[in-house]
Amino acid sequence: MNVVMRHVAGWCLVVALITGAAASGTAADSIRFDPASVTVSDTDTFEVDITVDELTTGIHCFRFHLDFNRDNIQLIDILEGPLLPAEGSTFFFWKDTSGIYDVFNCILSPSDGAAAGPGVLATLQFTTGVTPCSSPLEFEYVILQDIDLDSLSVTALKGEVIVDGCCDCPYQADLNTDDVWDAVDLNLLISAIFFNGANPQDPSCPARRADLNVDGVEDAVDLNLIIGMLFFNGPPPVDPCALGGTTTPSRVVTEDAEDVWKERPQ
Ligand SMILES: [Ca+2]
Ligand SMILES: [Ca+2]
Repeated sequence: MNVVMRHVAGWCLVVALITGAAASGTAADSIRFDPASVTVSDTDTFEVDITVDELTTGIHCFRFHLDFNRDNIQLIDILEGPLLPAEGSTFFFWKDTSGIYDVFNCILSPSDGAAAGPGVLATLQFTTGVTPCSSPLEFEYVILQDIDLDSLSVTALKGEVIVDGCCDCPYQADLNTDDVWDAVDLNLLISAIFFNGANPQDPSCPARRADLNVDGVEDAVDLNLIIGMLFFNGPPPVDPCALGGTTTPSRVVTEDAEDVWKERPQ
């Protein structure tokens, strides 16, 4: 198969994979954001690398889609990393299509080149957004291909950007982060209070998720509050940002208890 046919076949495989299952696997090989967590000020421009660790099988091509909160951080540019160009000439591009950041790179010559890592695939250049605050960095999907254009198993790891001084509590009382307040959250809150269950604190939030009255402890008061909220039209949790930090527009708490019960305000 010549080089052109190889890459035509590669594109066909890429398209097939885009429309099929995600390529993330369970192997130790991973693709990740570096640094995984970056803290910036609300006027900073900053860079985050996309890297791979040492791979079991070298890669000839890669493609991934990015996902992050565009209101909180904005992408300026994506630069090609040195890993694939070290093996030969490459074809690199990225584009923003209908809100999807699509990044592609492939070794063109020599056609049998492959990079085993570790190394940098690409560098993301960001600035803070119109409502600068924390944002996850995630891969919507990832495809790494070996020299035969077979898809490699790879684990895609998440990253995050934290804007210093921002207050954002996206999951207060929503312990399972499904955007709904319901009995699942009640059970998780009971577990957090009485059985040492998980009770995360979101990166830019001054309170843990189960601390509904934001007094710094999780106890029977918080339990009573969530029971009241879920079953007796009680008030929603106290907004930690409204107590001192800057409340982000997306965190306005509705006063309609019926709506609160059905769906957490966005
Ligand atoms: Ca929930
Ligand atoms: Ca409390």
